[in-house]
Amino acid sequence: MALLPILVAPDPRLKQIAAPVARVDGTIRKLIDDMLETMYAAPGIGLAAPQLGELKRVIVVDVAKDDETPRDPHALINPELIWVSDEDATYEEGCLSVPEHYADVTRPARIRVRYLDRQGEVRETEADGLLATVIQHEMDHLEGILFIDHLTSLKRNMILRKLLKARKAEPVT
Ligand code: K1U
Ligand code: ZN
Repeated sequence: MALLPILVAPDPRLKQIAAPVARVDGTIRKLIDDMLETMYAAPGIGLAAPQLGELKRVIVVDVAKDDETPRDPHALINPELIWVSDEDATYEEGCLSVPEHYADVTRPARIRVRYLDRQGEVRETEADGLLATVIQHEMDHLEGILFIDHLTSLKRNMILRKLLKARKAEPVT
């Protein structure tokens, strides 16, 4: 397994649409393992392959509450929303590609998602609460959408300007 660097906005690779996975093979399973290692190390509760510069439709999620709760990793390949509730839920979202910024985002409260698992089997699952939010947030990454794209352009541009300023202040390596 490998710990991989996470792209930070405004990186143009985060705005691209990811390609479907044609075959679930060892390369995809290695990508999933690397994504999980990178997500746990960050730490985060979700990660999408484009955040690592891999324009493939793969996401990982683990919303286990704390260090005491056993890990519960989920890997979803080619995920599709096949049902969303009329009822919405609002959560304060963060993103490892938008470090140190958080904002309320409203999305459907419950979802049903179809995907391929790491064996390439078709699966369907229903999610609500934080898990539904994180799956939708990660699926947005596959379309080149960041949570800040759900905010007003004023708030989004303010955050992007701060991220650029922080990047310029970083020492050259
Ligand atoms: O960058 C990402 O896509 C991961 C992101 C997922 C997410 C968090 C909250 C709402 C929607 C989506 C994160 O994991 S940000 C870090 C974070 O929220 C967290 C980290 C450690 C413990 C608990 C939360
Ligand atoms: Zn994110």
